Amino acid sequence: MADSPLRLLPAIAEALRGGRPVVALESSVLAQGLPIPSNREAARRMTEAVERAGAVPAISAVVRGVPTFGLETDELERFLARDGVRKVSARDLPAAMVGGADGATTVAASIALAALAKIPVFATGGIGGVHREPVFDESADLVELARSPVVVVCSGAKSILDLPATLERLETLGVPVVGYRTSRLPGFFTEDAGFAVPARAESAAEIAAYFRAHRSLGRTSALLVVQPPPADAALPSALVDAAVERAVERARAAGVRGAASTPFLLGAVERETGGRSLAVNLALLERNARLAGEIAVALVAG
Ligand code: PSU
Ligand code: MN
Repeated sequence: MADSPLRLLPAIAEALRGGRPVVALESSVLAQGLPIPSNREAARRMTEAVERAGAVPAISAVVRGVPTFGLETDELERFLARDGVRKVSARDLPAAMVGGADGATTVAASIALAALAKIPVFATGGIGGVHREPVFDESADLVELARSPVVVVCSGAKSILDLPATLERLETLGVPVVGYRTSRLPGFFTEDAGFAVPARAESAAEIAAYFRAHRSLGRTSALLVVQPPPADAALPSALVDAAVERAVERARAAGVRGAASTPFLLGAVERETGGRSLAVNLALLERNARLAGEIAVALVAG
């Protein structure tokens, strides 16, 4: 990739060259989505889960202006300390590059870079989507899902969002949604958000088959895989619904808009649930990373 602006850590570049499984991970969840020190725990649990599945983890970020997969130890420390680390969505990539900034990439920016690096699998907690009234924001994750040929493993869209509107938008954009061992859309913090998903798979191999079929048609969108948070960590819907309603009301009162919406709402829900949402968030990030690793292995096995 002589003319590519991407920097890949040697282990990741080697794995890709050798046709071995690699899983891309985002960094916005570390620098904006989770509080210190839980973000450190999340980074560790996600990367170890990918490794346990037999794949190589590749955290994406813009490091002093350079779009990167795989962070050196001191770089990861800067992102975990979040000093001057900005949130970088797809539209923010060129400004972060030219400005030489440290940028933590959202799902949108991370999958755009993963497609460029030809890393076919990506894991996160929850994707962004259409926000609930009166928060005025719609995540760029949706349009990047429509044009990045990557398997994206998540626990649905974050419960702070308008979930039916988000599912509708995914349908409009032609993004296949597959439930892993479920026929229901998970609610991020909850196991079932109350909506059916259009397809279901029982194994990583089956998901790999879905993705191959999708790609065989020349389709260039993502395949969105949703799996619920672990049952022992998931929160009751009534608790989450009430917490989200209060969080949205706080966002309205504070006049929060745009890119600040998601971090604000996640923080507000954490306070409203007395920190219980944090434990679920960590558990599902690890579980999604593990499944992504298994899918990457299955894709390579062909
Ligand atoms: N999932 C989480 N926590 C997060 C996010 C996702 O569990 O913090 C981040 C992701 O990076 C996602 C972003 O892409 O929030 C969405 O932000 P926005 O709605 O501004 O696009
Ligand atoms: Mn936005």
